[in-house]
Amino acid sequence: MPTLNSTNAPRERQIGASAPDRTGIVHLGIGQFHRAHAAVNTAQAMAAEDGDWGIVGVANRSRRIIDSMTAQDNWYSVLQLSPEGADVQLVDVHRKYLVASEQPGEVIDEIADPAHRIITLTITEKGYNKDSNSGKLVTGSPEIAPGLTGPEAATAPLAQLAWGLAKRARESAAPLTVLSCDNMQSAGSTTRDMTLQFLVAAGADNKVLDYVDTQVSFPNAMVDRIVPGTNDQTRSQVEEILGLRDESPVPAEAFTMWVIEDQFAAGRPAWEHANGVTFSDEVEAYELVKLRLLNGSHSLISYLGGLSGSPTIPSAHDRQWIANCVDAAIHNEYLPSIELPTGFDADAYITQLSHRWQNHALGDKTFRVGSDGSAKLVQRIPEPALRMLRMGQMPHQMALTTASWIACVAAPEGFDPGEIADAMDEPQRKNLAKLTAGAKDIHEHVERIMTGGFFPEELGAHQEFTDRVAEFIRIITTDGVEKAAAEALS
Ligand code: CS2
Repeated sequence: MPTLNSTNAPRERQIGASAPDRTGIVHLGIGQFHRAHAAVNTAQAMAAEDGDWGIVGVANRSRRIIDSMTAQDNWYSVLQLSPEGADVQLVDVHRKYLVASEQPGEVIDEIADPAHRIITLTITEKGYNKDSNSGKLVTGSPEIAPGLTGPEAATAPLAQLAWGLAKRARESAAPLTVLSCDNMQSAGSTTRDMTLQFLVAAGADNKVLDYVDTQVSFPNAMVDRIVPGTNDQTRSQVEEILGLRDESPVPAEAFTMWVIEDQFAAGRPAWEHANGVTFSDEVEAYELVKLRLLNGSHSLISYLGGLSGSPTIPSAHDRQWIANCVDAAIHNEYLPSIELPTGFDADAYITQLSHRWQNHALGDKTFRVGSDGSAKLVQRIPEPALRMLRMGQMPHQMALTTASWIACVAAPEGFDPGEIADAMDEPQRKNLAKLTAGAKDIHEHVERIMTGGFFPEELGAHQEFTDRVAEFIRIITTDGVEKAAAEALS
């Protein structure tokens, strides 16, 4: 089977336009999500309006994706999977690649290059290294600490961003936009805060700090498209439809949404012409809708699913008791905690969410959504939970989410959460095990986690919440997760 490349790529399948050779965007964290989201929207924008918006893709560590894209003359496929069927579309907007862990100096040069006017980021929640209590950058973390000593030791994307801005401030001081595409509350403002804190900790002078303050914009944005990992089945489905081999295709659902604050310091692609993109000054409201209704419930599905042996999100959601918990989480706990954007139809959004979670063709994995829970839950649980606790109400479903996360990645002695939970990638697994070692019972086990810096102190101090989480874990470990769900619903 021939491999996809610029000569054989069927143009009728191409999304939008090919990028010119001149690059205008540097993307930190090239991987699945960016390639099915911002890259697609950029191709569509360039079809509507020309522009020098080729993308420099920076991989974190692994060369796998960028090596195949290089071998394929930058072309790759998006395999759109929905209950109605499968379709392959092709994208050609990347023009150069780097690997952050190996080429820090070159990444910093690309950020400083005045031809580049937008830096986009998908570095995941944990990449921002924000302490959940103080809101401060964790300068002592193994990712951040080395980079504080100088640009050549900066391998973390946030550190490279900061050193790139410092270099740019000294060389051209050209205006720039930094656009976070991660699932975080106030994603733009958080990126700005963490970058400035890094620069201060690294001893940056006023010229650099003033430059970031006055010439660099950090729009907030809400990003949304469910994008699972690629496996052999993805490759063979693409092969069957396309008649060509793609080593790194991206599977994705049809739904796509991007709500962005229109604050671009140095121009932008005509993204308003792209599918699912809206510019709005109510972005933070959209962020909360998505983080809570979609992502918060998604975590609940993944941990309940993981503990009940459901390998995929749709197979978990098919269990009526899990769907009931999600319904209760949305209606009783998450929805009352947010102010909806003007004109937003919450009922339609919720109905659409349940269709998205039932997408068996996409088959998103529970272990994917359950991974990195320590960095994700802190964006999803504490604020809405505290809102209820302060009013004297118990957020049962959020306590259940927390309990099932703990049962999956930091199970009490003697409880085996099963192979799906074991496959969840949890960066804090070792720390959680150390923290809970020797706890005399489940309650102490939970108390140590709730007060161990994973959640804000105020949540850890709510004894009733800890009691409820411990109670759920007790039921999970003795009578099973379905019983715990029944208790949460009663
Ligand atoms: C998921 C998200 O990993 C997760 O926790 O909730 O990746 C989700 O699929 C995306 O945010 C959808 O836009």
